[in-house]
Amino acid sequence: MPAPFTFDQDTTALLVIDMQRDFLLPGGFGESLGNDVSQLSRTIEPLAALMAAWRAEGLPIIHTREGHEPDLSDCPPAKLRRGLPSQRIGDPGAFGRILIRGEYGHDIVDELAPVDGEVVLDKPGKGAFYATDLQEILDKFGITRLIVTGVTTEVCVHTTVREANDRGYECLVLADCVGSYFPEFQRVGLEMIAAQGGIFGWVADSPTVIAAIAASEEQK
Ligand code: TIU
Repeated sequence: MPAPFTFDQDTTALLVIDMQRDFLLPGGFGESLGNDVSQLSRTIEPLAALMAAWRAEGLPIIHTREGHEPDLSDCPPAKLRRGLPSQRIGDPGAFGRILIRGEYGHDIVDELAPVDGEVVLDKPGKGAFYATDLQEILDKFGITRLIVTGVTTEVCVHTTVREANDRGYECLVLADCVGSYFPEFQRVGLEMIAAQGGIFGWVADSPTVIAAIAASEEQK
């Protein structure tokens, strides 16, 4: 058995990955690709409850958004070429240009909107460390542990957790607060993290974390 993930308020941040309208909302980019967005939107309610408990303690929340500059100068040609014609990055979508900063679809769903003082990190890649200041931000706050939530489990959550693990962070992924369009990827994605004694992280659920917050409050 691996050592348990330690919940320490002084060194833990909540990372909320890419809870953007274009991935989550009916009518958005994700659904236009034929995906079942309910597999993602089921995460909104538990994540909102966790964020409320987290904010009540004044603990740090870092939100990320995947997207690119309007001139696409930060989008590698290989990423641009991928995808169906007319549904590529920068093309017009129902909620504005697809994955372009400043567009309605690029922003975070209303239920999980960041509040003043929370970091909102724009990232051009799937991982949250690539071409961002995330490492510097975490170092500044003395963060060594991440509670990881968001979408999608097997893409941006996995890439970020794998990178974070290599950089020495301890990552706890919350099964009810991460989502994949594909139920089998969700199941296997979570199994991969916790396999082999926690090869690159831990998996739990949000009620467990909310209970840990309450327990640490009682000890004060
Ligand atoms: N945020 C994130 O995971 N971006 C993706 O591109 N996900 C897909 O599942 N395609």
